[in-house]
Amino acid sequence: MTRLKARLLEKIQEHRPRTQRLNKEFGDVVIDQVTISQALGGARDIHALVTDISYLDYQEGIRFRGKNIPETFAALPTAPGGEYPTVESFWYFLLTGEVPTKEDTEELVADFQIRGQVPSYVFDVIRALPKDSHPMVMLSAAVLSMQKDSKFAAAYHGMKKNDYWDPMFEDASDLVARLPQIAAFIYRYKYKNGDIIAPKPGLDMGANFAHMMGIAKPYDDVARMYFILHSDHESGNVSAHTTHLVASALSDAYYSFSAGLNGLAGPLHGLANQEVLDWILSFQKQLNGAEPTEENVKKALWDTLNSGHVIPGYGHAILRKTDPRYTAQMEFCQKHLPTDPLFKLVNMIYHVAPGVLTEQGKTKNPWPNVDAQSGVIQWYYGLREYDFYTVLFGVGRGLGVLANITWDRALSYPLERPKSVTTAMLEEWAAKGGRK
Ligand code: CMX
Repeated sequence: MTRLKARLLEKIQEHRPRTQRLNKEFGDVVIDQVTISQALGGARDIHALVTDISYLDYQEGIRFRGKNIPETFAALPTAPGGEYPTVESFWYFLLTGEVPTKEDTEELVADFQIRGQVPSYVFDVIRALPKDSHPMVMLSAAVLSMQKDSKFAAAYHGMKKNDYWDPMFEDASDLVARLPQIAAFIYRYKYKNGDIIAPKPGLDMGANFAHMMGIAKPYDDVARMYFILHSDHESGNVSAHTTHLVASALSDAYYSFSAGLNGLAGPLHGLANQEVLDWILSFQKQLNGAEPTEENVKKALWDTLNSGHVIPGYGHAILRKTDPRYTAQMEFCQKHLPTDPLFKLVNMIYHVAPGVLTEQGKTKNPWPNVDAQSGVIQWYYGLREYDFYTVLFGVGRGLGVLANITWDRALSYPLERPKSVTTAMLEEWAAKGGRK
């Protein structure tokens, strides 16, 4: 057993009595109410999911295991020669809530090299798809294709409920370790004439991803930062919730995460990073060589709103301030690409868009989210095929949602099954002033 798995088991054994006690002794304590507008409005803000892996505060933004983004980056061991933590150490942290030692991280880096070997049939599956398939289709299909080797599915019939977490952890770890190579394969296959670069033994995930993508330093740090920032945003967002929901039927990690990726591929969620670049490039085209100014940016934003479209990269279902994931990436840009024209334009949009959205008066949050800034960095380091950007989000998101479903199994979270009502019932309860 690896040190991570042994520590995780201890953590699970420590935690189980807390959940059991809450359920048994305090199960009837009311923590929320549901209004008609919440029932009709995508269950927004209903407190009905439990995770200890991350928490999203309306104002402050995300905390991973209690630490905000700067604290997380500062606490974890950095990669050799890099400024950002290894993704492996972050995986340990997400699963256990503890900062790993140097030895823990080194063992995990070595473990991922073995787990990270992608079966050759996965590449056949990608190649069998039409080449103009969206890269998210390729990623989701590749993940699903590995279901036949699921350790959870194989062990399920002979196993006790308390042990479910073990093969789930194995599947989750296998998947996390394989995702970078699958993503890099999709990239090189689709956009670089199939000129595939094999993984290099001994490198941590960020460095190996940069190597397989064929992008020089500091892209290893970009990858580490990107995957960590995109990992988790508590349980209710579409990709996390979908993964959790599917896993609640005791579907294995492959079925569950493939489904989550399909949710991530929507333009209101992870695809927004692609949409941001698309918006910027069509704006630049309209400018026809003219300099971007606050006036023409403002006009383009209003044109988008007046045509009935959303401003991609702005707004959020929970956050009510600038997303700290946006800020973390902005700080990276200020350090590494301060004079880049695209970065300057994104900054100009940041100065104008919140005012425009506030004036329009619809959105509850006029501030940028993670997707407003992420593409600029990728573009700068030469990754300009922006329909690939959501795949990068998917690799990062795997860390959060796969850690979550491992814990779902550990705590025996049951089948998820909210109740529906009819419109007539809502009308009746509306007339009576509530469901009585
Ligand atoms: N541009 C224009 N209108 C917006 C808007 C934006 N960026 N954000 C919200 N609105 C609109 C909504 O469409 C809604 O309009 P209707 O009343 O006509 O339906 C209204 O403002 C109220 O929405 P809200 O309560 O503020 O936001 P929601 O919780 O419904 O939606 C989100 C959240 C993210 C889907 C929305 O802000 C949006 O569409 N943003 C642009 C897409 C985007 O950047 N998505 C990425 C989010 C982060 C991620 O998951 O990766």
